[in-house]
Amino acid sequence: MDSKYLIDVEDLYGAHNYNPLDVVITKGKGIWVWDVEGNKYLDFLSAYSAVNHGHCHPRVVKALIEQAKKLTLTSRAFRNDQWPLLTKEICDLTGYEMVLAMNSGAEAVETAIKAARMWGYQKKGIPENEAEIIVCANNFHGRTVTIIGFSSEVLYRKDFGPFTPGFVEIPYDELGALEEAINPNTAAFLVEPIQAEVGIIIPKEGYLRKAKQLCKENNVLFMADEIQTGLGRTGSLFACDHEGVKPDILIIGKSLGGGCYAISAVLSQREILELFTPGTHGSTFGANPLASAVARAALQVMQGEKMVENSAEKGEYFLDKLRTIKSPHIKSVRGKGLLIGIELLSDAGGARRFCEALKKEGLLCKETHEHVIRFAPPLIIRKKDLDWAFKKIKKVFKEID
Ligand code: IF1
Repeated sequence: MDSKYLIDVEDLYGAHNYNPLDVVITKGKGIWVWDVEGNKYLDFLSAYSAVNHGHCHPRVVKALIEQAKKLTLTSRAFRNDQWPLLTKEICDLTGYEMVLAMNSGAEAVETAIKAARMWGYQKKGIPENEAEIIVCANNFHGRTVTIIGFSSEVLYRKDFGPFTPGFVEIPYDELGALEEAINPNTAAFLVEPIQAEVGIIIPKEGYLRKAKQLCKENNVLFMADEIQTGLGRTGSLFACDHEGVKPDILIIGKSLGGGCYAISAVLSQREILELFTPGTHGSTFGANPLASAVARAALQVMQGEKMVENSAEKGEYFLDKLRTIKSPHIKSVRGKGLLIGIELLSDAGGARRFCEALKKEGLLCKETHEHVIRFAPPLIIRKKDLDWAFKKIKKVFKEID
């Protein structure tokens, strides 16, 4: 079956909630993917950081297959033998005391919101139904109705209201705004350590540290959405680690499933997560044995293959190389670890055409918003593959002059 047929079928029967590049992928191995015509591409997006381990990592796939043959789902009405081991391994790795598993990132953010509100009422003493959560302009935390209710993007919100109240928006990277927004009803501050979706926006040095400090002084929980930035993407285990910040609530997802399975989690200390009692929260698939076994393997591979260190080292190497590209279209090149964005000037004709051109060269990446080309290769990538990618990127910038 050729690409054209599959694209036509998808466009006829599948909802049009995406506008993908027309490459129909049928196989993936490590950093490479192949389309149905047999063309080979370097995956420079990694499913938005969910495929940090590379495609079909043999050890993750082995865990998936072995567990799939043994036990896949019990629901939480019964216990299984994989989830306990994952809870301990996550806590040993991160220093948190408790963990709650869900499936998608958005569900984990919803869970964190529930945890913060519960803590606000039960521990902080906020009057019933008056808890506020401070969020940042241009955030991206997922697609549920509650979450899009505090999005700044019209496209994500329009025609989906009415929305959940209780969220207060402030500008990102402005401590004064945070200080002003905090009041006795504030339960939590929810923030992405780097705003990826809006164009790899890296806050000023010290922002996260001082924001955490402000939260602490005012008895407000600091909640970090590390669904995309966590587990090595930015060159440290968590992006908050760059500033020595330990969030009160940490949200992870994507790469926790090793690119093979959907699993997300909320990490915190006992005094917060223990507020969930039987019946207050849950999910049919949450903490299932298949997800747990895959996540255990994913975390082992991440550590065994030094993916975090590789991200730091290769990220710095690649960022330096990208900065040598001379092009009248480039406004700035920025990144941390292997989360990198090239922002184009507004008259460059948009990032999409650069992504289309890179695709023709065998490099798959995705624009974010209109003017930023995002690069996020798997964290296992080697120097020689980055050199290959760099040549292609340089060529494209030369040709689109
Ligand atoms: C889409 C973006 C990336 C996330 C952060 C929560 C979630 C995400 C920081 C929700 C998800 C994805 C979802 C995907 C596109 C993508 C994305 F461009 F939209 F912003 F990665 F950069 N917090 N991000 O990045 O996690 O429920 O999807 O598992 O919605 O099209 P999810």
